[in-house]
Amino acid sequence: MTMKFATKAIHAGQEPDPSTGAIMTPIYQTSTYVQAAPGQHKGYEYARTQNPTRTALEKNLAALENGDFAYCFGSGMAAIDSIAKLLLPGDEVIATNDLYGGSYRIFTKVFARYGIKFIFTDLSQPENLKQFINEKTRMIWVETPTNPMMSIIDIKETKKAMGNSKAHLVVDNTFASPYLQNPLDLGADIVVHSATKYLGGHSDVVMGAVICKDPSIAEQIKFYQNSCGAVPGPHDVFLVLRGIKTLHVRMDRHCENGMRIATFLVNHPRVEKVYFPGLPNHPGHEIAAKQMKKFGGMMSFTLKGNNYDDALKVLTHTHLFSLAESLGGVESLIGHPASMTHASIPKEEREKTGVVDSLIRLSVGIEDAEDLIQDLAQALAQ
Ligand code: P1T
Repeated sequence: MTMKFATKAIHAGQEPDPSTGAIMTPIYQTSTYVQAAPGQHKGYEYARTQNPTRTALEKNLAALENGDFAYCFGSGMAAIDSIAKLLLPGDEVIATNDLYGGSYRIFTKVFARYGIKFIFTDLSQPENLKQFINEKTRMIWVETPTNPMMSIIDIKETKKAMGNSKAHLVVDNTFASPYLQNPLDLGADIVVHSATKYLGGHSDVVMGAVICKDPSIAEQIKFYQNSCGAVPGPHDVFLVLRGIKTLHVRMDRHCENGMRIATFLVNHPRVEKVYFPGLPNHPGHEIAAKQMKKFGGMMSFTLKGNNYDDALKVLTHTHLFSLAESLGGVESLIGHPASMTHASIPKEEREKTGVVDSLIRLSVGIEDAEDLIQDLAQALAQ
């Protein structure tokens, strides 16, 4: 049976528990499974390799992203690590130049040491690929919307610009979530998520996932999941499965609140610039309107004068927006990318993409929008 998104979110990969009929997938808190004779088992041998709670989530995520295979990891970074392990010394990766600081860090500080070359360029212009792509290019790595500048990368056009290159197009879909965007449908080969964010949705779990269609990529990712062992525990998996059941409902409200807050900020006299793809003058607005269902709940903005002390006043005077790293939970968060999530990127590099000292990032939650606007208004009046 083909199911639409909301039905998949609640049902895909999940059957009533065969032994009791429990409607919720049980938390299989076990490290191993008893065998009748060596090799005689029910498909489960050891919990690093397989766990039924994890299997349910992996099937669910594959369905949500219209993929065939999904693998869960102990964090978004562990998921990214498993994809980067597909690379060999001498390989080259072209990555968009605006991306989560931790992704930049694992590329430049971990995998570059193994002789893999990372080139960072602005892939909101897919033609920028052409000057770097060559026979050594094995991966094109993008986020869309990007963290934290909210640039939009046209997934279909990026795949087109790759021509007949055998490189894999990897899309970090964390900011959009599978409800707003399905990169595999647009030509991506691999999708990665920090499930810590919208998928979990309640700021109570750290997890990552990789989703793909190609069986040979899937086999390698599964091999690294088991061999390297960065697997999530069953309780965390249960929390994400439970979170996903309301993903579509939560995302609709994140998007609605996001649009209202972006509109408030655009009209505020102290605000210099608002980076939100839902605004008609955002350079990626038309592409976002095509490749995303709605525009999400993430945005960044700068203050007039670009002064860190002014930004600090706003960051420390909100009451509903909590000053914290992370995003995608039901509660609103405010952050300072330059000193928090993107501190691992050198100042000259981050300023090239717009991560200046007065840049403030918001993860708009699903509280009442009027209350959120009032909170920002009073913080901006300090
Ligand atoms: O935190 P973790 O679950 O390991 O996920 C890493 C990650 C990967 N990709 C993107 C786009 C991300 O934003 C993140 C994590 N980001 C934050 C913690 C943040 O506040 O931006």
